[in-house]
Amino acid sequence: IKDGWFAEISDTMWPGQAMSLRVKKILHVEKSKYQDVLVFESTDYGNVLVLDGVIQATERDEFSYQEMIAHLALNSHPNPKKVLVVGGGDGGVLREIVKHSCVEEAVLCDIDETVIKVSKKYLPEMSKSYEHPKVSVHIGDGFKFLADYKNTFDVIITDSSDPEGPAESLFQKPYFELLNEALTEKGVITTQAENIYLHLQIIKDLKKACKSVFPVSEYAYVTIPTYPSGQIGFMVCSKDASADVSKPLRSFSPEEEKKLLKYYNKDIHEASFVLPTFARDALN
Ligand code: AAT
Repeated sequence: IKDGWFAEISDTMWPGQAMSLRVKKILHVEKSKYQDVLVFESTDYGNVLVLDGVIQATERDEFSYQEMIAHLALNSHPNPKKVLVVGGGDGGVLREIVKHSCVEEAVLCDIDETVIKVSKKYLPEMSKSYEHPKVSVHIGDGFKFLADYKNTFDVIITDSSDPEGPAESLFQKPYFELLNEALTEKGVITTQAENIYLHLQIIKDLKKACKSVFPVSEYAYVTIPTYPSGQIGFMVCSKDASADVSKPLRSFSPEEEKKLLKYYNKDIHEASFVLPTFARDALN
């Protein structure tokens, strides 16, 4: 933070550019066991959660990412009952999961209890579902957690930070093998899969790792102003070889879409898999 502005600088992940937000007030600074945790109030984007200098969520635009990473997976499954979130300590993905009445159990496994603690305090709209009766929380490494579960979850959503730091293992093939085994027969996953302008090589490698494990693996994306270059994507994978994840199996009614959602709808589910030429060519 310099002259009242926070700048998101990473010489390796997005060299030569930085998203900046004007700071109104610093709310929390802490070095947790795993990462530097910062929460500040911005002048125009609400409260902002930052881990190791990287923006994780702002109150103004988090809905776009959280809705898409959750509903792309949940609506690609015929009847999700048991759902796991790996990462996602701010709670926003949990909030989206419990919008599906068919879901009976939502489990969250984040490595860092500090993130959950500060989110409950400073990000109330994101963290409100921690109190929901269907929700339970496990603190630990997602990779290690998954190894104990076979044939258990219908949907697993990996809402992880970038591959530098504690989330590194969540971007590699052994992780997708664990996901595959932890899923039930027609299980579906989504996982945070970075930006097409900055990280095509990472996405290519991710897609290759996913394809070697899941019969269906596609990249979909969302626009979001406060993630690097204004866009972030997901790998959406299914164990069902006949699945077309770009065509939702279930959808919200128009009334539900209006009441419950700000970004996700059936049309954007389908459209989010349509890529610009340079990205489509690189990934196919
Ligand atoms: N909801 C959008 C915010 C995130 S949160 C990423 C979460 O992943 C953090 O809470 C972090 O503590 C957790 N995490 C990191 N590594 C692990 C791990 N190995 N196991 C479990 N949880 C982990 C995503 C932001 C995307 C940023 C894009 N630039």
